[in-house]
Amino acid sequence: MVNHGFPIAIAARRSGLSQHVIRAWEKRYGAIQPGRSGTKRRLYSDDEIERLQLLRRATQSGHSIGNIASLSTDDLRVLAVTDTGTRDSAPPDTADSLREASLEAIERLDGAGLEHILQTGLATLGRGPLMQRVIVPIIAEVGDKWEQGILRVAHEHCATSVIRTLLGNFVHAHSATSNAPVLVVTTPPGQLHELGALIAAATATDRGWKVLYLGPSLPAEEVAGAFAVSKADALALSIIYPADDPALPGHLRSIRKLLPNSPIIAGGRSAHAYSAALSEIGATVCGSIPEIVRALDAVRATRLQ
Ligand code: B12
Repeated sequence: MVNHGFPIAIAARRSGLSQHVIRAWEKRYGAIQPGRSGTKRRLYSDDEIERLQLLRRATQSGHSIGNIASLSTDDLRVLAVTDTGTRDSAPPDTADSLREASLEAIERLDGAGLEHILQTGLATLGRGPLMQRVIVPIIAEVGDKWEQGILRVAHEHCATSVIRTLLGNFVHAHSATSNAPVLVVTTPPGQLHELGALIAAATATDRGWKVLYLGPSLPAEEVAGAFAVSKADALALSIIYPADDPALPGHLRSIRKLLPNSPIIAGGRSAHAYSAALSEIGATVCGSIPEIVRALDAVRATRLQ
């Protein structure tokens, strides 16, 4: 008998994703197209389950689902190999156990415990891998579990406050060299989530940039003013929520008008929703920490020319 596919419960068990996430990735991002049974239930082939496994692996490595959902399965396989090749030399299970321990601490609302685990991770893995392999995946998982009703808003606030302080310290405790390139980091008006901006800021300090972190929701005139005072080389904008603000393209155009020639890099889970406006203003969009590094290095290279 021909097997037309497996039900979602099996796809979830084999891919390590929750049924809710599998449905959300299909509906919101078109990441997979399962078949349907005669009674309209979703059916997943072995190939689709492999695709789900690859998507899970890529998101755990720090890629945002919005950025990778449309990649072919072959491209996702390449991404998995590239990510493995660029990882740090720490034992493969270190980041996994740090993630698990962090999530357990969050479930217990144990902010001090979470901080201790992340500090241990910092010493073992270093900043970049800690952000990419522990912090970004746990933020995504807390968000998913919150959406599913498994974790409460209090859990999310507990996690955010510890992570926000840790990332903020990465940025502020850093002293760049006097000729370091300068990056202004903020979010456009109405974008109140700031962890993505802090991740971009911390990544930039790690690459030797001097960072002026201005917190979330800054009007275009203020961005331009800060840019001029700090003699900045580039602007970084994080776009996370909402994904459907009709005023946001206008804010982006205003920023470009005031900064006609400056490089702008953007990212965040909802950046793809504003891709037309971002491409109109010539912004480079990044979906993962390695992409942020590449974009910053590219700006730095043109500055040196
Ligand atoms: C923390 C958090 C909050 C905190 C924010 C605190 C703070 N100071 O930032 C609080 C509690 C305030 C909050 C509030 C809300 N939130 Co909230 N929140 C989150 C959570 C858990 C993390 C968000 C985050 O910062 N992610 C940032 C990074 C880590 O992820 P990323 O976007 O994939 O970014 C990657 C790349 O894109 C890149 N990148 C990111 N930014 C940038 C910038 C640059 C320049 C570059 C180069 C790269 C780059 O770096 C990352 C590395 O891989 C998410 C869950 C999630 N999965 O994101 C929900 C989430 C974003 N929130 C959500 C919602 C619904 C809300 C509320 C509406 C809830 C409510 N009912 O009140 C409010 C809205 C508040 C508002 N008015 O905007 C939803 C949005 C759903 C949607 N439709 O888009 C999410 C997805 C949760 C969920 N799964 O449902 N939230």
